[in-house]
Amino acid sequence: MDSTIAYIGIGSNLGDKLFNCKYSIDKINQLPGCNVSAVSAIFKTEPVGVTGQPWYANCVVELSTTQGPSQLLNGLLLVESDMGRIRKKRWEARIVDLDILLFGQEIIESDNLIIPHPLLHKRQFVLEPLYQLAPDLVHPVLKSTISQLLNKLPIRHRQTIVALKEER
Ligand code: A4P
Ligand code: MG
Repeated sequence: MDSTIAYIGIGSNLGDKLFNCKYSIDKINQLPGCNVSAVSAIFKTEPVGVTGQPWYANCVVELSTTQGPSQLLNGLLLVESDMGRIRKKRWEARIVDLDILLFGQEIIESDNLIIPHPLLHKRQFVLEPLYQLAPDLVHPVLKSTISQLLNKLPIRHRQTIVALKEER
């Protein structure tokens, strides 16, 4: 069966954030037809777009999947709810957030799924870990590589982010 390379952005700012990131990676790897092929460093990042929230742990994983994008989204939503995420309002602090950043070169704009993730190119906490895995990958809409997007990131979108060095 054909497989697609997808990139998932992982974020956590509640509870044991490093554990939550790593645990979610194991769970993603166990989703049907999904195989995690690379994992970025975990970064400690300043919250973006919200004030008064704890810092985040963020990372990105590369996976190869035989599933379609909607099936993959459903799998990720299941991992989030299994890990105890309860949604009340948008952008609230969360145990784990799993976003599909890229799905091959597909461009999708449906009611419940937008790919590439619409904020990918504005977020250092996404671009830095993604750069570790795929610097030369071309954004299918913007037609720039991840390396170019990171270099072009305006000062106003820069934030404090630190790669954590530890055994995983
Ligand atoms: N959805 C649409 N497109 C996608 C996609 N590509 N991947 C829909 C995943 N989901 C997608 O998501 C709501 C719905 O979006 C999903 O049910 C799906 O149908 P959600 O996770 O409940 O909502 P959210 O995460 O609160 O909002 P949103 O817009 O996804 O926010 P983001 O983009 O996740 O941003 N600062 C730092 N430092 N690190 C962070 O990780 N994250 C956010 C939230 C804000 N600030 C941050 C961080
Ligand atoms: Mg989200």
